[in-house]
Parts: sequence; C-alpha cells; structure tokens
Amino acid sequence: MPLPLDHPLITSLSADSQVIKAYQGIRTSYKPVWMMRQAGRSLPEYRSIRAGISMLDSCLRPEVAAEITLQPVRRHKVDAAIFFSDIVIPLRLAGVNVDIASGIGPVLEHPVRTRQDLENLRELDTDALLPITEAIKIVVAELGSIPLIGFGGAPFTLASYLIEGSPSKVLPVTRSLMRNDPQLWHDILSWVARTTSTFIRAQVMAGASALQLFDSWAGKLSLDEYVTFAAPHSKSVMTSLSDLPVPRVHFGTQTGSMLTQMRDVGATVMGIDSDTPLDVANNILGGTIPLQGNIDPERLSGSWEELKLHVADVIERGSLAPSHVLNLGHGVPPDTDPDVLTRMVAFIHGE
Ligand code: 1CP
Repeated sequence: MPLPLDHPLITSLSADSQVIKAYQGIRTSYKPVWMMRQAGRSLPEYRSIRAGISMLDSCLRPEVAAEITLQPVRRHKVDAAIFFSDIVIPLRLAGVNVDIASGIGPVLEHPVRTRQDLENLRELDTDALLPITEAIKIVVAELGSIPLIGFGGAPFTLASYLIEGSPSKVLPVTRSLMRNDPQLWHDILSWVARTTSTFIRAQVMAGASALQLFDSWAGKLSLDEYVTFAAPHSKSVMTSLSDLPVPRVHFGTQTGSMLTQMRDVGATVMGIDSDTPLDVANNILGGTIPLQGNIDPERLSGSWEELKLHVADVIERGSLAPSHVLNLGHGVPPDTDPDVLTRMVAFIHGE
C-alpha cells in the first residue's frame, strides 16, 4: 500500500535520515543511535508528566503520548524516536480487559485460555486506534527529519501476557496450552497476529518511518518450539506489513540460537540483545542484514571509562555488519542516570 503523500518518507523529510539509511544497509561515517525504552522510565520530565495518570491513560491521551515520545529526543539528541505506547495497547483497544499495574506490568482480569475465551475476542477496529494516530501526527510534525519508529509485540510475546494474565518468567500456562492444545494455540496466535499487525500498520500510515517487532520472550522457547509455535505467526505479521515501504526490525532477548529463524520471518534489520556479540551475530546471519544493538544496559550504572570502552567495542564489532544502528541490548533500566545516556549518545556521535 502506498504511504500517504504527507508521510515523512514520501516528503523525504525522514528518508535521508541516518537511521533510515542504516536500516537500508547504507553505511556512512556517522553513527546513528536510539535506545529501547528511551521514552519514559528514567527521565524526571517523564515522571512529572505521568504523575496522577495511569500508564494506559497516558498511552491513550494523544498530547501526553506525543510529549513523552519527544522527551528523550530533545534531551539526549538521539537519532530516532520510539513511539510511547505499549505492546498490550492493541489488546485493550480490541476490548480485552488488560491493565498495566504500576511496577508489575500488564495484568488481565480474565486471561484467554479456552476456545470460549477466544470466541469472545473482537477484531481490532481501526477507528479505535484514533488516539494512537492522533498522537503520531503530533509527534511527526515536531520531529521534522528525525524518524519515528512504530512497534508492536510479536504474537508469541503478546500471547504470553494474554494467556498467563500477568508477567511471568517461566510462562507455565502458556507453554502447557501450546503443547496440549496446538489447534487452540494457533487460533489464539492468529487473532493476536491480526491485532498487533493492525496496530503497527496504523502507526506507519500515520507517519512512522520504520517498525520494530518485539519478541522479548522468544528466547524462552527451544529452537524447535520457536519454529513450530511462534515463527509462523510472526511471519504472518511481517508478511501482512510487507506492502509498506518501511524497514522492519525484529528484536528478541536470549535469541542467539534462533537469529536466522527470526530473520526469516521477514525482518529487514535484526535487533541483537547483549548476550550475542555483534560480530558473532553477523557471522550467524551471513553478513547479509543490517544490525541494531547491543550496548549492555547493566554497564550504564558502571564507571564512565568502562562504559566508553564497552561502547567502542560494540562499534568495532558492529563495523563488520553491512550497517549498524547503535542501541542498547534491551531497554533502559528505570534507575539509569539520564546524564549518562546523554553523554553516551554524544560519545557515539564523536563529540
Ligand atoms: O521507550 C520505549 O521503548 C517506548 C515505549 C514502550 C515499548 C516499546 C513501552 C512503554 N513498552 C514497550 C514494549 C513492551 N512492553 C515490551 C517489549 C519490549 C521489552 O522487552 O522491553 C514488553 C515485554 C512490554 C510489556 C510491559 N509493559 C512490561 C514488562 C513486564 C514484564 O513482563 O516483565 C512493563 C513493565 C510494561 C509497562 C510499561 N510499558 C512502557 C513503560 C514506560 C512501562 C512502565 C510503566 C510505568 O511507568 O509504570
């Protein structure tokens, strides 16, 4: 589908940005950087705008979501904005009773675990996404040539919240449903794939210049399980979005053993977590695809000298890939000193 004529990739505002060029495999001497979970979390201006507003409300109030998206760009001078929202927002907008509990994460009153639960789910109506597209229009008008990255949760990660009902490190209910009722599993994941895909498409059509699919928990599966139970649904998301002329980043954690399978669902850029050095990831992927990552978030609270050495090492290893967008290997920890992030971005830019 062609993008609207006022989309920043079409007006060329963001088309020549360093992040988009690097996502397209074009390497320049400039080193572009943005950080996962840069919107929110560690910034005092984020905590102040969020005071008295719940997480979900802040995502659904366009002015608030737009302002939070822009805060880290102003402060840290990063080369891209990530839209402030959450992977469970499309579930909520489709009528699922999900809330984001402060300090815990997404929680559901009635997890989806039976055929009847699935039949009660509605399709996500694009009209319901109006608060999202309104926020994006405000953001892109402010960003000018800096690209906005839209995102969504991959079906496996999103379904694990839907089925489990609350954040879990071991996903017992999810894994048992997957093994014991594969037909129901695939039907639930098909619904999730359509829902997350509708959410991402709306962000791109409203002005996002790239998209990132987060499969944060994919690494909890064995390679066989990933290929059988998760990859087909991630593929259906990526395929359904492949008519949009934007780069498609795919990211997961502890996924060193499944990088090629994750690429093969239709990614055009691979996000790498801190566990796999970029030169190793590049070898696994055959040197064929731009990489994003993978500064260890834990180093942000260590000494500046050691952080600089670590960042230089990441840049060195990333120089072997076709192109490289600097990022963290996972999200910004909430207790990070924001000045360290600003300083790190300046260091990457060679200032
Ligand atoms: O800065 C940004 O990256 C933009 C906004 C963003 C994104 C991309 C948020 C805001 N959430 C996400 C994606 C997201 N949400 C993921 C994938 C990325 C990742 O692995 O980090 C996941 C797994 C979630 C689910 C989620 N939402 C959790 C994790 C809970 C768990 O299972 O351990 C939590 C704590 C949330 C709430 C949330 N989402 C976003 C923020 C800023 C917060 C904290 C809310 C608060 O202030 O209380």
